[in-house]
Amino acid sequence: MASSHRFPIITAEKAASIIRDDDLVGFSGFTPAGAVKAVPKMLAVRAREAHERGEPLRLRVLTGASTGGAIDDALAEADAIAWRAPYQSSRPLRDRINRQEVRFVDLHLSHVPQMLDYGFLGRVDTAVVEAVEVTDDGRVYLTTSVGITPSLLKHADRVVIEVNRWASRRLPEMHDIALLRRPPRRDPIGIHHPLARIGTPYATVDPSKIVGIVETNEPDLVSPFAEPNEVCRRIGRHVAEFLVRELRAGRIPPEFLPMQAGVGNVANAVMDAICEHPDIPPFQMYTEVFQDAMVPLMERGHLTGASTSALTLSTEAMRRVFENMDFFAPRIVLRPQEISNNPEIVRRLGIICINTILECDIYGNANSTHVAGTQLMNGIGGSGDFTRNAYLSILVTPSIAKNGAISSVVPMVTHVDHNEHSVQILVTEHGLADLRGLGPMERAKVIIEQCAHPAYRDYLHGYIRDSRIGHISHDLDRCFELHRNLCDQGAMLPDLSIAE
Ligand code: 0RQ
Repeated sequence: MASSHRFPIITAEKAASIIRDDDLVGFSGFTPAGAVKAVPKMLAVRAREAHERGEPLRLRVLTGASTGGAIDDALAEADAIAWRAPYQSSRPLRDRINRQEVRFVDLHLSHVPQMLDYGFLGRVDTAVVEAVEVTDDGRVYLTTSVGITPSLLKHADRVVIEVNRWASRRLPEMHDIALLRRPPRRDPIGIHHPLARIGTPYATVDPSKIVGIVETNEPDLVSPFAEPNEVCRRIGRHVAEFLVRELRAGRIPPEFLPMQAGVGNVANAVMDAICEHPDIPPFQMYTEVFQDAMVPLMERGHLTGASTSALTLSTEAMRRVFENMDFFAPRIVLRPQEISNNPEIVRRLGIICINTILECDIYGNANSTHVAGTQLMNGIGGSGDFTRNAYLSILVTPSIAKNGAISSVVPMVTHVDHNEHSVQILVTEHGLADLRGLGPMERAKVIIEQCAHPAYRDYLHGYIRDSRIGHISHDLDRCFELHRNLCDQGAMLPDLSIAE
């Protein structure tokens, strides 16, 4: 890597000063991994000062997925975000979205680069991206994520690069960056194996667009995951035992299939349980987020390789990877989200996909995003890219939330992210519902008996009994009764008490 001598080193203040009210600003970052750290914090300061003077400064903010606190938390708290896409997981931002102070566009992550390419989201005024190095001829070597950064570099009018000295200079060994051609002249994506490479270790930018380089020296602030609780462990065991049955029945080949797992504590526990099962052979992942649990699994040889768009690792786990790059670099490929989440590849490789939801209904429709149909949690993220196209689509959730005031199995979901046509397997700590080949009323029976918390089963059976019969039985007066109770009385069945 030949470093750059041609671009001016500028302060975060100077970089922030080129951004104007209502600009569309693209930041690098897919989760806190590879998210820029200095410029957005200065933008938040500038926004506060502007607002005190009575001047507007609110931005349209685009990233790969969620971000670190320096972007979404800081900018939301300064009321500096007017519009946001495609995903978030920030409490202050979520509050403002739910108060309708910020317009949020919840997108499938694989779609975003093509939307940028065709201008569906407007022109990108400024991109601020994190790199380990940039060369005079415009090769940009990225850090711990790829996300939409190559597309931002291509389409933005102006570019600021945060060069982060904390990140390992060897990270580009993991990068495989390729932009797809426009339809109808798009070639098949030549990935026939999770670790296949089709691109370059760097993204490119027209050097004349680079305004300057801001120097940083900070880790990604990823919070470490909690040790899995018993509920998560039981969900994990149900998934592992199911996969072993599929393997024995010959519905999964002996060499296994690549896996994808969503983020969070439940997904981490499921990965642990799968790897601990003695009858599951070592396997590879084709996923979007590489999390803490996967580091020891790779070290122990359960996980022999992973394709991802981000290394979403706590500082401690990241250090472990940086200190042993000879081991990790050949086993991990970091890709743009258009490729890590691409339906063509998900289908071709036959990926087993495991994602977490908020609630499902008795017919198999699932809600990952909106509590009681109105309150956004995070967004659909990549879960739809994978669930819709998976070889086996598995959705997991604890059977109850908020100490039993909420049942995760309901008569009708209040928002649909994954519909019954895409969902094959539902899992809670009580059991697993295999919906393949079942008609709606058979689905309802197995979902209630296997997945619902026992305290909610009578209600759900009673709902079906009293419903209007059709291909699918429903009572349109009562289908949201549980949610109405929750909103009005704070619990879905206010008289129910569930012992811990
Ligand atoms: O609330 O935070 O107040 O404690 O939801 O729930 O059980 O801790 O699970 O952290 O895995 O999050 C679906 C939100 C689950 C997440 C969701 C409450 C519960 C708790 C969190 P507290 P848990 P998780 C890859 C794929 C969509 C995007 C996706 C998600 C909080 O997994 O955003 O899959 N998925 N991306 O108490 C009301 C219910 C509830 C409920 C749980 N039915 N009603 N509240 N909670 N069920 C990632 C990317 O795309 C980058």
